[in-house]
Amino acid sequence: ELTAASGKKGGIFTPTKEDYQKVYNEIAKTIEEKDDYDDGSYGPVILRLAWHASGTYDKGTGTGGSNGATMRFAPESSHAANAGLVAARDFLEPIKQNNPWISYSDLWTLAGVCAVQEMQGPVVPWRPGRQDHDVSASTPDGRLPDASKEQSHLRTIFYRMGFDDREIVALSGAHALGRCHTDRSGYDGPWTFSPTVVTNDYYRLLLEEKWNWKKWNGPKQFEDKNTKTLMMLPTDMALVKDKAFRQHVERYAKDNDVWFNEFRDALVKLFELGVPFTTKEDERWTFTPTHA
Ligand code: DDH
Repeated sequence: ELTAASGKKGGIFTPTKEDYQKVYNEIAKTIEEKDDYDDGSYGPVILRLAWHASGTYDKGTGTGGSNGATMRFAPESSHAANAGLVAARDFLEPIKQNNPWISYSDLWTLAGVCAVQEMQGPVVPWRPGRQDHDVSASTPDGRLPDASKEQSHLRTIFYRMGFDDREIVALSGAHALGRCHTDRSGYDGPWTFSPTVVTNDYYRLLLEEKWNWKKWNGPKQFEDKNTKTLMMLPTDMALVKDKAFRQHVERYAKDNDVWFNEFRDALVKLFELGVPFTTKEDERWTFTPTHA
């Protein structure tokens, strides 16, 4: 549907920033309306969709990344790492139907931005320009991190995308949000007591709680000694075991503003990996959160 805000050049619909803000608002409104999902928000699983769409990037070959939205198709949609993300894709489908001009790949990353902002996180600059590709652009399994592994695996996976140690730690704080589901990853439980609000609690809990192996039949994970209701993955604990990672955990635990800034910058980079933009970095937009 053409809106009053949209420009029309030579019969071709050229969406403006206002058109994207409208899509943003539609996502935000739907998150608010569908508040009976999980811990009360689709925000965490939407952010995870944006991350798994982007985190397949390989800087060596220039393949993968959010451009293409190839997770729409099997086998990528059924890669073990993507279990459960159909909930986020289905959530966004009616919004795509209302706004057929936006690509899935732009929609998924814009939704990631919206999820972070609506859950009271930092404002994350974003620009459009992703195009959807067919199944032939799909990436092989194994490009996303395996939670049962530790620091050398984290470095292999994230260095391949072009991130450094500081950015690995900054991005990992997204685990302040959401939870593990036994019917998806096999792991169980949330990382923090407020899984629908963006805070630096992940780093604080990593340092301040005592973490023990959980005694159960499921995959090896940690539980907090005090309440036994929180969890950490082996890859999460690697961030405090490894000296180079740990210094950033300590910085972020101490100062939420420092983390917000570095998390924002790392998310901007993540969502843009491998995208053939025709616009410049200083042409990014920021969208107004609905609660602002
Ligand atoms: Fe994560 N993540 N993630 N994660 N992630 C899971 C859930 C969520 C790893 C494994 C898991 C990032 C990094 C890593 C979110 C965001 C981000 C689950 C549970 C596993 C397992 C899935 C389930 O059972 O439903 C591993 C390993 C890493 C790593 O090695 C660094 C990053 C970088 C992000 C990001 O967004 C930038 C979010 C949000 C969730 C919660 C999803 C939900 O449904 O709730």
